[in-house]
Amino acid sequence: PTQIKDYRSPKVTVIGAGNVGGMLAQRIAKQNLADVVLCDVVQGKPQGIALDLAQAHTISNHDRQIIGTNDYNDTKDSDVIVITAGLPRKEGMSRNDLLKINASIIKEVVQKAIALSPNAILLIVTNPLDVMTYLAWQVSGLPPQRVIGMAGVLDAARFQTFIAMELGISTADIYTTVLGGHGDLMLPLPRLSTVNGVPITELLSEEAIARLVERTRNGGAEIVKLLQNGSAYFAPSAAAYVMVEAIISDRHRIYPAAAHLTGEYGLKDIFMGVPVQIGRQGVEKVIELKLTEDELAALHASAASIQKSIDLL
Ligand code: TXD
Repeated sequence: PTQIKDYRSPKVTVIGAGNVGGMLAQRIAKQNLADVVLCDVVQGKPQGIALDLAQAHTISNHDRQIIGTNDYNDTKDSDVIVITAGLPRKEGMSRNDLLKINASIIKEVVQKAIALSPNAILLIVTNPLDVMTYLAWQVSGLPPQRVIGMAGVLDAARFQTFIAMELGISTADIYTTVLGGHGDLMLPLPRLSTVNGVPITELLSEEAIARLVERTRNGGAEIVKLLQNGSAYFAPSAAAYVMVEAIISDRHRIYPAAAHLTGEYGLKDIFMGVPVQIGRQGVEKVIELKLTEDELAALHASAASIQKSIDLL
């Protein structure tokens, strides 16, 4: 018999069937990128979401498998494991307020998942992002290139969106660079952010740029405050999706992401947001931009605050 489907579909496990996890599963299946396993500690939740998603995809003609489970055995031999398990912020909380509780969740889920998928690439979404990515790397025992933290794509998109709103133009023509940790000290870089190649420093006043940079830094908190119950998930899941896609489809895309540094930017033994090249093997290259003295000092301040949290753990 001639088989229509005689190959093994790529398999992506999403741990944490919450807002970001559910939305990410939907995007992956809808794009026909991979089969998805949604795994959560709450009985019934991932199963219910998976059934709902499968029925949604029936309506829109997608045929990827979506499984909801509380059993890690179902995650076996995944190509990518995305960790979104953990608590989100409430109003007035900083990402660091989640440190201890999310650290214990990360330890548990990474150990269980990697034991069954030792060849997977690990993509971390849980906050505080840079610290959780470092912890996940340590617990997993994986080579550092196979552990990546998602935040920079989201932060860069926020900056991009605010610039587009200010200039009244399409976001499609805007490219932004955001470095550093996913926290108050993140470093949007106006000098390296452009509209079709023209730096925004030539298009916007200093006052406007400072205002947009500040809004980007507070981009997550602004949404937490508006929602009053939970944090952003449409843009975070969209950002996690493009990273999963870069890995599964081996696209060698360049994205800002939390990656292991071994001397780049004068920093070592830390995971922090920098531009990286991403493909099927994970982080293929860390890109070292030429920074001014002030930019480098700001990046080091961001690294110091991540290091402080790592030391706390
Ligand atoms: O840019 C970024 N990296 C981020 C990070 C952008 C947005 C959200 N960010 C963080 O992702 C957020 O601060 C949280 O730490 C995570 C997940 O956010 P989400 O909004 O999806 O939170 P939910 O809806 O509360 O979902 C979390 C799920 C929920 O279903 C829990 O039951 C589950 O995680 N959970 C667990 N699953 C498995 N195993 C354990 N131990 C566990 N504990 C909780």
